[in-house]
Amino acid sequence: MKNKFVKAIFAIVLGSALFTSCKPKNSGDAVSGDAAQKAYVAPGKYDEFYNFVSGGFSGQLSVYGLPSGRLFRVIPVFSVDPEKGWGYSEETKPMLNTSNGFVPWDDLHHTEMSQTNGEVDGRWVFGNANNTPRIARIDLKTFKTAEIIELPNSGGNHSSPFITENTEYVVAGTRFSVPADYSNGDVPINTYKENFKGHISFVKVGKEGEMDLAFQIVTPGVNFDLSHAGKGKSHGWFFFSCYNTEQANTLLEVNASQRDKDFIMAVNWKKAEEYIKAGKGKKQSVKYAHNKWNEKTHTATSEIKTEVLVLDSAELKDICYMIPCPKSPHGCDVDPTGEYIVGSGKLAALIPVFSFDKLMGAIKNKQFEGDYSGIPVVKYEAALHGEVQKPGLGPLHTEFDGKGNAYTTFFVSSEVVKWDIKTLKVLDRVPTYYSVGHLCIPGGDSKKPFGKYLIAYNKITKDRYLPTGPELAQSAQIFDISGDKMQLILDFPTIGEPHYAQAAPADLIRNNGQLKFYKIADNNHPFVTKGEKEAKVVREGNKVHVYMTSIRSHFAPDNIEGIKVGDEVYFHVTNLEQDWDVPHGFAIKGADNGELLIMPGETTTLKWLPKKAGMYPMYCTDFCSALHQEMQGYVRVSPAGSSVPLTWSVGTNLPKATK
Ligand code: RUQ
Ligand code: CUA
Repeated sequence: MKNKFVKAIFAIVLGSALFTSCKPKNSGDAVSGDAAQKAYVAPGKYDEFYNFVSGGFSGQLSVYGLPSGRLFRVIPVFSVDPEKGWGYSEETKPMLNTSNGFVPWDDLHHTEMSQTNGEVDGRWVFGNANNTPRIARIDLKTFKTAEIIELPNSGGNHSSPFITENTEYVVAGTRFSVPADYSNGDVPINTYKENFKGHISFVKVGKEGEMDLAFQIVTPGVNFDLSHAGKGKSHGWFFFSCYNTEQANTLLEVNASQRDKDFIMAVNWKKAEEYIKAGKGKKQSVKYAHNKWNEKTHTATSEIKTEVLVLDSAELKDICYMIPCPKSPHGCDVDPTGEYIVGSGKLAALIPVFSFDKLMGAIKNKQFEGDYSGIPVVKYEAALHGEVQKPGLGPLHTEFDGKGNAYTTFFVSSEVVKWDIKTLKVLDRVPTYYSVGHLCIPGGDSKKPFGKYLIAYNKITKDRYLPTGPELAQSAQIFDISGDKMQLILDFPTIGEPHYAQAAPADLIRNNGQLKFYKIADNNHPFVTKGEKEAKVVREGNKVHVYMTSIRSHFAPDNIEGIKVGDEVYFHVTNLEQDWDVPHGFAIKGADNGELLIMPGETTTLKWLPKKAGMYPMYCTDFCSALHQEMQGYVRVSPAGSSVPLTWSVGTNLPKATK
């Protein structure tokens, strides 16, 4: 009977070319009377929570208010953003450097906030790059990406950037196992089983947030999908879901769906730390970029590092254990007490809930059913707390409300299901529109959830909004979960494809000492111009440095002559304003570049290669005052070899040049 059910789900999943879902009935009247009031935040009033939502294939992170769903900001992280000059200005280009050179795009799936004692603390939010494996740290004082570290030996950094309860580590597991960077990767693909390896990375986070790749653990070649840290009693452990334990290298939709159970890999990272201290890590030579933003110079630097310490999970028998988990698990979530570990098997007809205490007992008493490439496999029943029966189809992710309830999303049956963690009884279910992936409860993966709202992030919206051509929006839906029954109160479209999200009480972020402007006195940018009198233009061969200032409502200088075709011109624009929210922009005609958006007190550089002689207007792009439209100037470009002298001015006319 059970087997039939599994087969039926399997058929549904495989039968559709994509995971597509059926449309729930009555989608139109799903919102009841008082919903509007619950989501309404009056104009001028603040939201209760900040919501940090992954932008998926947009590579960015967006910031919304809850419960209003108002979009406050899109923070550029892994993708260039010409609107903010991210990846276009000379200062930000190093942030997108990797061992493959400059990479202008990535795929950000998960956001995770820093924690202290297992509670969100409002300092940083981390994001993962799924394509060219990296982790980014966004500083919530500036809402700016402050650091990006690349992960060697990885392909598809998906089970990341999950965090330990005091932000000791941000962790990453490779989605694609690949031959290690320190081995020969030029091997036949069908030697997967011998040559492909998994690596999970432990990135240490310092007091100021600075990241450092502390060590990696090499594992058999499987796909690591998601992970979460233990907390409370299970602090010191990390749990990773793995699929493709079949180790297939082609047509994974069939070939990686063979086994009834894959694994959740439990990692004793405190033990791994001991082994590192005891010198058991092997130094391997690799190449990865570590990029840091400097708040004093307003400039990023990129350093290529060449070494990593690797522990071998097959050699050191007591750091990794496999827990069988039905079937192709995706989400791997740990409840607020740290006792229960929920594995969401995409192709499973039930949800297994594992007990940390039982797992520890099983390991102690060696209740193993064998090993998987040298890693002990714990007996399923020995680690199992119990199973949620017939919860829905295609479980993906689970969050918690801190009141003993778990909420799991179901992609195929397109619903959120609430269940009791201890009794495993299903308590409530609501449809989502449609095909929900991740979900978020503020603090919902920490020790202290704020169980008032639940946001479902939907992959498909079909008929929910006005149509927009071949591509339709993804969306978020907010449910009030303060009562026994979940109540839909709002839905709104999102930027990119939302995957995971985090949310925190607004005051925690608002009162974290947010920066309002950069002090001009502290500006240590090598090309800063601290006052209009210092504005100048300096030629060094064919390089021309323009030391420019901006203040309401003019640039200095705003007339420049003597630039020649073949020059490399650098506009180093310092915004002299010392007030909150007075950025100036800078753009020049024909620049194959983005704009600059310069915060008060900041210096930012646009590189410009003029290609034709002529007159080039430049102007401020951000409406900064009543005379913003007057904030403009001209650059005269002469042919290569011209003898027009280099001159600049503001407020006076330049002496007439002879030619
Ligand atoms: S994923 S929809 Cu990339 Cu986190 Cu589950
Ligand atoms: Cu400065 Cu508009």
